[in-house]
Amino acid sequence: MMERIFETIKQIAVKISNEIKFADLGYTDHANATGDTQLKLDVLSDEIITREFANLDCVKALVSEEKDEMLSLNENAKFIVAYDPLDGSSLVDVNFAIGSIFGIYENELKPENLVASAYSVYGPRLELVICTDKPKLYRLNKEGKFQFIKDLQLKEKGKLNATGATQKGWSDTHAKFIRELFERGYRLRYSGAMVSDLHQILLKGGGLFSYPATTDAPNGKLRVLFEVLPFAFIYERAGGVTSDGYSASLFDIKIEKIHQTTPCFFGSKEEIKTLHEFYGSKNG
Ligand code: AHM
Ligand code: MG
Repeated sequence: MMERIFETIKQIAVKISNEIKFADLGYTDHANATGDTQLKLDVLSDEIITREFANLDCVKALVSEEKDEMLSLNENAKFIVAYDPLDGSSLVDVNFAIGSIFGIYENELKPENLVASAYSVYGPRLELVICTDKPKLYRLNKEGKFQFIKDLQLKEKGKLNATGATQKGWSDTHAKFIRELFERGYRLRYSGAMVSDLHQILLKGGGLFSYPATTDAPNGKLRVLFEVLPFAFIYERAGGVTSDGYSASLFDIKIEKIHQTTPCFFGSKEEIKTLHEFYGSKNG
């Protein structure tokens, strides 16, 4: 059953990738649940995904960054697919790599029920990472098929540091922590599309991606169900560690609503160990 979901994700990736090449880059006059103005491409990608999953009888419901509510499909089916149809879409106009993110939950939208995740990267090449047990990298070949490239594994420590949000809204703790990583020789890499930034760190073997709490967004920006947990699943299965700054894992979070956000940190072991030295425990 899961294989059918993965096959559908492959078809979706090819379709969205083709649309991105030639579609209208304009905005719609709608905002999504998190208040971002939707691009026509966000809506188109959401429609492609909805249409493809509507054919699958093993999918119970869909949860999308671009839909206010959960969309029910087959009441007695087992899987709920939560997705960000086009992450980083505001970077299409500058021709940067962007992607789609998918989390597959069994029966209920709870962190421990996430059973698989996947993301596609629309860059110079079309790549797909699919993870149940270990993350696997695939790349579209000349024949239009996704070819398995390799298993992905993080090293104990990396060299890259990607951190988001407006720096004037960072806490002193976050600013000191990030400065320390640069003091230790880390290089800055941040494009503004989490898919590409997390993909780069994963493929280069390690480092840190963070989107912290800020004064104007105390719960961060990135969405738990369809951005944060799918990547946390992949990073932890690649031998990395995740946290909200204080927790031992992003999987410790309680879900209260579908568009909930959280501060988030994804890294190899060493960087997250340093994170805990700086952040300490929430209550001092
Ligand atoms: P989107 O899903 O609307 O594209 O927004 C999510 C993106 C992430 O890909 C990225 O990490 C973050 O927003 C960038 O935000 P900022 O510019 O505040 O660092
Ligand atoms: Mg996104």
